[in-house]
Amino acid sequence: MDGYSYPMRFTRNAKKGVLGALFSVPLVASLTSCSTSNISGMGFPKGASSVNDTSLPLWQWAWITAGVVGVFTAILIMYPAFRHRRKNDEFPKQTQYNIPVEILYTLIPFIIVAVLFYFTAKDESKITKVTPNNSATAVHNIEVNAIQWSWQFKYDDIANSPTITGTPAQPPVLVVPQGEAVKYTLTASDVVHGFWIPAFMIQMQALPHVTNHLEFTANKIGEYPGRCNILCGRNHSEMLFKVKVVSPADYKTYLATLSGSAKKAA
Ligand SMILES: [Cu+2]
Repeated sequence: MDGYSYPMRFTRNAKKGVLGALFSVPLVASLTSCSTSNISGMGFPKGASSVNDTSLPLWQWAWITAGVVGVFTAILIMYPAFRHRRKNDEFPKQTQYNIPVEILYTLIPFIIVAVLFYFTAKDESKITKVTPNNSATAVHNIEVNAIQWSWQFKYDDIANSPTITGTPAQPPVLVVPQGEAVKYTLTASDVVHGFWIPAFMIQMQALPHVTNHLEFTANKIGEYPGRCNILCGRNHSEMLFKVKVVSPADYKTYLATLSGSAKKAA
């Protein structure tokens, strides 16, 4: 360590690093102020549900952040690896124990994690917000019960709603109105299951002895696959269901058919 002056030669590169960071921060900040609507959904459809509107930008920005951090880290690794290749047999100058640099590389990841945590927590509380039971805002109510190995749906919009029970051979269909909020009451009869509609970027556990609530609006008419995303037993992979988004008028017709069949059965 003789002849090793502190602060060491690394400061020249550190200066460049700080300059780079100073330039990249406003760049990222200016990017965040622009819309993500032109960016690819990266595997997720845009606007399929009210949840997508919140979680898609979070998903996209998490990837962009990972990209920026990844490229920056790759440069930090590659640059010294190529720039400071072995030139002769002389033992190179050792540059460990640089307190400012150590503080910096502890602080920067902490800031990255804190920023990601802030946006995730903010969006998560928005996504999991449900309309209270006594609220004046009208929402549809559907009860979802998970069983080994299928789903049961009950539409609380109609009195004496029949319980629709699916089987692995006949997956049930969850019919929901387009553009109208639906509040789901999630329960399970036996073990832990997960109510998951991949296209809507939403999932919540269906637990025995616990009632969970979830509320969202499906925006586009169509059919979407539903899954159980918690390994719940032998036939877990067959716990499928289908979400059918229909117009509010068709939803009313569907409910009328259900209450008609319930009356007939009674
Ligand atoms: Cu399951």
